[in-house]
Amino acid sequence: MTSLPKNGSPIDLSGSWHLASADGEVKTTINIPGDVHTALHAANLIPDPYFGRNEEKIQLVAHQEWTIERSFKLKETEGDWYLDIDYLDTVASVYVNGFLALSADNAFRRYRPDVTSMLKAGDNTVRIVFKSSIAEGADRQGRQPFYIPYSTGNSPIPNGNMLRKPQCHFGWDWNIALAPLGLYGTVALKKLETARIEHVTTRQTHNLDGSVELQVTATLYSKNPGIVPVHFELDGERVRLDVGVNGGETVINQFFQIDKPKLWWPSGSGEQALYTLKVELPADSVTKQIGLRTVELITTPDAAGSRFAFKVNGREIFCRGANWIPADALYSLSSPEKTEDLLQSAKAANMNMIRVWGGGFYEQDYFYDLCDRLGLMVWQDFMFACNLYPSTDDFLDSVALEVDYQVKRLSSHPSIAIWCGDNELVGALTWFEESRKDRDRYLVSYDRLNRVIELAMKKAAPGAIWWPSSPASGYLDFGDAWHADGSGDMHYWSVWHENKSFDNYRTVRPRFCSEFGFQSYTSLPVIKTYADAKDMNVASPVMELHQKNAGGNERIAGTMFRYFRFPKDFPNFVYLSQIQQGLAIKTAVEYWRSLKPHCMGTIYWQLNDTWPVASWSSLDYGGRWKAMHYLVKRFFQPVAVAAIPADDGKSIRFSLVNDTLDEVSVDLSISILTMKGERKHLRDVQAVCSPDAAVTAASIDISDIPEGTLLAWRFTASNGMGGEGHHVHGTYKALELEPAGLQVTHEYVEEDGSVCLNVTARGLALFVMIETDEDGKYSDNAFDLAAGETRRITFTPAKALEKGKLPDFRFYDLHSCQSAE
Ligand code: BMA
Repeated sequence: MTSLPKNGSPIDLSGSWHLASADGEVKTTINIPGDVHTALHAANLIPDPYFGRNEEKIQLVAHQEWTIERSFKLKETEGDWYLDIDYLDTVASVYVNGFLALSADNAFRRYRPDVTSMLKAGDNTVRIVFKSSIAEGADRQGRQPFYIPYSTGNSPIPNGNMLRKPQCHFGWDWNIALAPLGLYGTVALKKLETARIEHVTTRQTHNLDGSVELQVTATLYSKNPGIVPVHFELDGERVRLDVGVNGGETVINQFFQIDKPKLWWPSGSGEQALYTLKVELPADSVTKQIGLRTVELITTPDAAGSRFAFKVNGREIFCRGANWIPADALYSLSSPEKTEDLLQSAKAANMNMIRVWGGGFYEQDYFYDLCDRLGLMVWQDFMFACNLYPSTDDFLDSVALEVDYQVKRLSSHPSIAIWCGDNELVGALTWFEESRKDRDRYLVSYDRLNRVIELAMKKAAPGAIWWPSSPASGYLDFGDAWHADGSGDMHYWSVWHENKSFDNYRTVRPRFCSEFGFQSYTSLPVIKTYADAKDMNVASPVMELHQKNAGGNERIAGTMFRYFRFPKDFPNFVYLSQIQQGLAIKTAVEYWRSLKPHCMGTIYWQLNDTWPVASWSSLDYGGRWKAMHYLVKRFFQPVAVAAIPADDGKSIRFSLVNDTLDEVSVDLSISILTMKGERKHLRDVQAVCSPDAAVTAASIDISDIPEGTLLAWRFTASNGMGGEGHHVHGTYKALELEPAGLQVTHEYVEEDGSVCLNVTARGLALFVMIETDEDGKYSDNAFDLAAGETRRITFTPAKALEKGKLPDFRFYDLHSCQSAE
């Protein structure tokens, strides 16, 4: 967080600007920070990018050059002035009163050009000309010493790998391809009063006696020599240093001793204690939220290969989480509130880690502030994904500056646990004919880039954790981490991308699975935002355009044939796709958690969506919970029980996992559920699990489960956690399900504006899902009921309901989904 100088003359240039196409044909306004597509849509110059097949109609926007311009008044121009700009997307020239102030080509850098000589008293203008990323990408590709391949499946708009901007802007197997452009961060004119603050970084040393020494490093920039008073403030302790500066950068350090530190812990492991750190100059200041904690990555060799475990404050933490992609395909449609809602949903589903995937942004400060507050550890990729990249001097120089800036900006956040070189660049070496034919050349080129990132990162944040790539089996290991499970982090995609069965998740024993996913359709209320009634068919052109993974719809449908009877209509197809998705990921997570401490993390692909689309996300675009997210909350619960079939198929073992610091004892009641919905008690088990461990609580012979019945269980744990579940031996489609006979009563709860629903079943009801077009969250969903059982569910609407008007709720369950009965 950089605030504007108090007694200088900062001019915040955000707000309304003129927007024009370079040919002058289109003229309107744009709100900065913001993107061009959203501005054009707001002015009715293009249709809603996310509706129907509008994506195809608005491709021209990114082929053009665009100009944004505004004026501002200055009373006087005395002194030195600079522009402060970040998140400038991407190849852009900035002019002040017609003078070229900046040529930018990296959306991940901050630029501070000196504009002193360009200003005048009175009216001034600032104009930014954006080149077309498409034209610029092609031009840069043509100038490479050899061709640099990119993944065409993920990047329908070519040559995105030439540009330092979010790679998913060129399309992705879940993203709309628009190559957006704009300015998404700060744009301000500031006066340089003797000195300004370039960076504030921290380094903490935790002593054996529990005290912490905090080294705060401030980098100042000045044009001329002088003396500046610098105040450092930590938690009320304020220190003044009078610093002599020369022209250029001056680095100063201040040490704080914290005798009794309050430590920052990941969610579920302790408090998220935070301290406020301020560095102040008379005309500039930086405030950071910091946390005191140690973090280590344990990679000790063992019989299987080597471990991959995060240790926070000396304690190993099993990481439960999901991958984060940008909050929106178009910056202007994102907001801190929407991001907070998504991250809250991650925490609510018992996550403690988020992986900021390398095809998007280094997120804005508020994202990491939220992660700090919520206790979500961040696995931070550097922004390179699934393509090969240039290794020319100019490209590497730009990357080094980007890494230096981003690492200095972000590394004080206690949430950031690891910095990772890229997403899937090692694997990408095998995806292209050019790099298969000449692996030496492309591997060396890759390593030049990777090495530049590593060195710049280590210089900017000595002591922070570096991991070369995700996935990677180890340092300087360029093997196949998609299938090798002995060491490092793994991306396990065989079930989705290779069409393996769900059981196949149990054939690997990852040390840390940082990607694995299964697609579903986005919920019906969200489909309605982009599809007309006539398009509500999974094979309609609109639905196919809102599915970006080649073969994705076939995979969803094909998998349904494998496990379920075919759904009776479109809404049930959508519903069942979400149940199926949840079951896939549940199969993986439950097994891998049971391998603890061999496996120490499961980060599924993916948490959120950038627009309304069929995808691997567990949250819809807009933040609703898909069926899977309710399952996630259960299978990520710190104390969880799962039924896991043995390899020989003859028994089912009940795994009990405990991610808490305390021993837990669990009362487990195992039963059989008949097709009529009767619960027949089979066995009670008491089991104990020591802190941070996984045990087998019980085992059931398959022969104990009568043909045509389900195995079911309920448990309560001594720490108050509990849960239930069912297991089908075989497939759901083989079950002769009978009508669930759901009966529902609902009432509006005046006090908090929620709706209370009582759902009762007369038969067996599996995966009961409540849905309404009204946006909101349910206290639970996708749950089971046996005959005679009732569940009380609270629906909390996102916006207050119209008085006296109850939403129109729809109910799904597995029987009614598959039968017209
Ligand atoms: C992984 C990710 C993404 C992609 C996802 C689904 O490899 O890194 O590139 O969206 O798979 O295919």
